[in-house]
Amino acid sequence: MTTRDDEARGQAAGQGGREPVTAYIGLGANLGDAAAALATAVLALRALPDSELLGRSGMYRTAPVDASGPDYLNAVVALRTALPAEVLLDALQDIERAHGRERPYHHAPRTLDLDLLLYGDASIQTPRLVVPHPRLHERAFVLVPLAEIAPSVALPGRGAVADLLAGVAGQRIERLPS
Ligand code: PH2
Ligand code: MG
Ligand code: MG
Repeated sequence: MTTRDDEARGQAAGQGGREPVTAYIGLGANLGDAAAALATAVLALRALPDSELLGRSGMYRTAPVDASGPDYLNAVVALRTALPAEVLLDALQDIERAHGRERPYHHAPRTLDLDLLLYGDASIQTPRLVVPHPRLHERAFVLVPLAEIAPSVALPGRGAVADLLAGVAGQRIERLPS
């Protein structure tokens, strides 16, 4: 039998022991071999403990938004995970670092960016983490791949992802052949 206290201990130790949630993670890169970075990042996400990769979008070439530099490649994956959100964030940052991510200035071109977009239906606001991602609803490079794998997922207070696509129709995005 598992008691609430057992669950609390498992959570405190950060070892799973909590109900899994479906998290959505945005992938982006516009420096170096972006396609290879996204592909190996998906392999690293697949290998995370207490987690199962449920789906991944195709790869999209997108115009930089609020940023300079070359076009980005972007994708979104769905991950069923028992990792607490902050533990998942640590893991995403480890994967970014393993891909040579540097942070010289805000929105600098990057070898790999992994953003926690949604974590179940949780609203999280800590100094490290804001979920849902605050600009997700206004960015085609997130909404279009997210709608490909989860069109009916709801953004708190904003409705289904598929219904937000019209609002970003002016942003350049092209799905690459898979
Ligand atoms: N990421 C940013 C800023 N601008 N533009 C595109 N097209 N794709 C991104 O992933 C992206 C961006 C900050 O993380
Ligand atoms: Mg980002
Ligand atoms: Mg980021």
